[in-house]
Amino acid sequence: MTVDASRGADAPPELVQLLTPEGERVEHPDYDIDLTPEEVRSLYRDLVLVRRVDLEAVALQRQGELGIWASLLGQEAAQIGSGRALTDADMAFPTYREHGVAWCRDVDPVNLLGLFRGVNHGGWDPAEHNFHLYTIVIGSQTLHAVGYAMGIQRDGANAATIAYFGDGATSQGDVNESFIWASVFNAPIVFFCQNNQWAISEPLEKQTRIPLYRRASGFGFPGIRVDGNDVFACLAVTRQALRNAREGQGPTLIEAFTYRMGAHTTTDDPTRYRVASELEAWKLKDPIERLKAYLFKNELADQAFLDSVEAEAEDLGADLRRRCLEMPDPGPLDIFDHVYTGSHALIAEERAQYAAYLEGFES
Ligand SMILES: Cc1ncc(C[n+]2csc(CCOP(=O)(O)OP(=O)(O)O)c2C)c(N)n1
Ligand SMILES: [Mg+2]
Repeated sequence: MTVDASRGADAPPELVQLLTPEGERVEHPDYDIDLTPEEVRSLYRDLVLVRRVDLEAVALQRQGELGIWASLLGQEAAQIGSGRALTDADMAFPTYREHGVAWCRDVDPVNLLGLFRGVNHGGWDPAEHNFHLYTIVIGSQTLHAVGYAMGIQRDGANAATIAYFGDGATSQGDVNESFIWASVFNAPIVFFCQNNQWAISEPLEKQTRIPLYRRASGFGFPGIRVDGNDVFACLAVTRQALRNAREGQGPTLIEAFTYRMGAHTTTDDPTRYRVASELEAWKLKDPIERLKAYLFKNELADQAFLDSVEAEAEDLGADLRRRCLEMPDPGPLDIFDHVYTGSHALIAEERAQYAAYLEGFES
């Protein structure tokens, strides 16, 4: 069992891994996964396609077509593994980087681009996809997620909630408060922390003196660290934690140990605060390369399959670019229509003021 609250603070952290960086399948006493060759190929396809979505988005931002983009590069396995563990009835609360989870929830990636292009305020219906809108205010979504989890608990639903957040977010009051609420109300929630080692330019050492997953024991629920670049382990561990939540066993903290291979966002230059050798070391743990190696070694895929996924990724990228550029610019007054569901006197006043201001340019 990897979760062990009795372990001393100085004991080395354990990590659930089912697939090594070299693509070797390894056993774990508590976690196993039994996937058909088709399912493994499907996971590979997911990983490659979301990386392609991300690459296209970064390029679009560089060309001035998006205001900003937060890349998921390196975190594909954490997101696809956990995202594919969800059932349709489960509800996910993302930060701003969960493009892989959005993919698993069938959110059209062009809607993600719309948000960062300033064309929409989210662009998808959270209820339709059971995927909440992106949240920029660090950690706040964990409170929303616990509230939601307590709601479905009272409804008696056969569902769980998952809240995504980063290593830096664990220092926020909101996250710690959400842990307490989830714990004492035994809420059906999985806290999925992608520890990508950095919170913009702040390294992990500035957030914690112990491995993050061990914090859970202080709140009274299990914590577990998983290899966040291993899609099998992320799937197995998240599946189990969601099952426990649905069965009334309360929350789990999963720390997916991974690495942000790109910049924090396109406004950031990581070469100013981290050394190149760190990135080089993590490149050897790439989530896609290890699954590709596994597929090859076990003769689950041939070159034709890899080529077909690559071709699909190219088509997806081109299609995404075309549809992004085709998105109509919103009218300048539209922003006022999306503040409240109904009319509001203050918003109406502000709208009228802004309309008068715009009219000043028309003569
Ligand atoms: C409440 C709040 N404080 C500060 C910020 C500015 N900010 C944006 S991202 C970020 C770092 C978040 O790091 P982490 O939680 O590790 O997530 P990551 O971006 O690495 O995925 C900060 C401080 C914010 N958006 N919200
Ligand atoms: Mg981080």
